[in-house]
Amino acid sequence: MSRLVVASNRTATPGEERAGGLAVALWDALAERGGGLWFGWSGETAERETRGVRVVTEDNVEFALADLTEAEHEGYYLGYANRALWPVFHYRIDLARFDDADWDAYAGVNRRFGRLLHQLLRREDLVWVHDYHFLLLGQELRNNGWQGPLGFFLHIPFPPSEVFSALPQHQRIARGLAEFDLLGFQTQRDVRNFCRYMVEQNGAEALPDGHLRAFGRTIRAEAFPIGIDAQEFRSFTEADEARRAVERVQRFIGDRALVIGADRMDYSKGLPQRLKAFGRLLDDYEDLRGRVNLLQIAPPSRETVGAYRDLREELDRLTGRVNGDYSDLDYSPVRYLARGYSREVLAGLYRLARVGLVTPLHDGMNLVAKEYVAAQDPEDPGVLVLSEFAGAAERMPTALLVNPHDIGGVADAIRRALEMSRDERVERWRALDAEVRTNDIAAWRRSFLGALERTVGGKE
Ligand code: ADQ
Repeated sequence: MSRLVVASNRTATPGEERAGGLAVALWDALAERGGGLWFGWSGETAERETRGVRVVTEDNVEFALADLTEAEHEGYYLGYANRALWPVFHYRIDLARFDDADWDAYAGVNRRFGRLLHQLLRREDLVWVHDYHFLLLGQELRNNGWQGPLGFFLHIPFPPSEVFSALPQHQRIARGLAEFDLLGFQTQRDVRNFCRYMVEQNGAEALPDGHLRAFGRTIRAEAFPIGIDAQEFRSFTEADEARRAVERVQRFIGDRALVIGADRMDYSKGLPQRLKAFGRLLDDYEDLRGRVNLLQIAPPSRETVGAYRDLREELDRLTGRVNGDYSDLDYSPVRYLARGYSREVLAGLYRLARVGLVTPLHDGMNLVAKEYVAAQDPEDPGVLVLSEFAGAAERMPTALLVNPHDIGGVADAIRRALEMSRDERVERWRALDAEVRTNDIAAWRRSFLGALERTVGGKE
């Protein structure tokens, strides 16, 4: 079996417990093949000069970690990746900042990292690059002479052609992407968007066998919806930590129904709209006042980026509005926690909640939706209210699907979820649970790597 080489901006930190599905999944993928190499940013910045790569070995996995200079961190990571690519890929051209110096830093880091990674490659390797930080890494590996298999997986959505072409450098990116043999996306919608973009903007040809002919290369774009380790997540609900958290929350909610949201604090997650919808629920349905609580967990991320600071302020204001209007001596409807919790605590709280509210404006997949399903009690499950614009919605039709911009519609869906009969809840949940368990994280990586191995067999 060929050696697997994974490249992602951040790696699982060597020596630390691997929290989070993706880190575990990629680690397992490497372990399954008897070891491998994981290349990425060390998480450290150096004032000016950087060392080459630092190699740390853990079990049979070699981590090859490279530092960024402070200027690279600013231009490549905070700049182009987070202020240009992240908003555009999430359909938010209005929030994007296009700065030529950021692009230069982005292209420069991809070039430097491509050179560093290429030095570590062996002829029989299978290379799997992840996400929007490394859109040009495949091309840089090719420029250094790499001819072996190259796969890419995009964790975030691929927007429609008209949105993506707003990026001043989109053709350079398209050219870079065409150097991968296999491009993996979360959903069929992303694949369609990508293929239409390549055809309309880059003169690509869609071949009858499903391949694309672009920039003189034959490539393949396919959907590989990412999943979770459902069994493990369910087991978290039984941890002591989960039980203690549930007891603490039960003390403040009493016999009121709990609605839960858990997201990184990001403008793609639709948090203001969600708080407004919860406010609307209490505006419209007097009987629910004093009978339902929203617990929203949202740890701040990327606080140095202006759009994130604005979001934080808006959430503080909206929470204040709903609580100001509807609190009583022994009740405040919204509890908003701007911090992270362990996966055990989250699992326990998901299981306690009657409603899981997952309402991003756009999201590659959204693993919280899957975790909420995995954590439910099969005899008495809660209801998932899910945005039609989360990748997860494509294969979870028995959730209550909502348009997150339709504040009244989301409020009505929460009400419907709170009133749903147990039979209907069980029936809807069973279909969701089957999907989450079948298309889990192991299935995701196996199908991607299987397709990558097939794609490179017998091609020029
Ligand atoms: P994210 O945007 O980070 O991931 P998501 O898929 O929801 O979004 O994953 C978040 C993870 O963080 C989940 O495992 C969740 O449990 C955890 N988490 C969320 N809130 C938390 C909190 N308050 N405290 C602690 N942990 C919390 C990107 C894409 C997604 C895609 C994933 C994987 O944006 O669309 O699903 O990658 O491909």
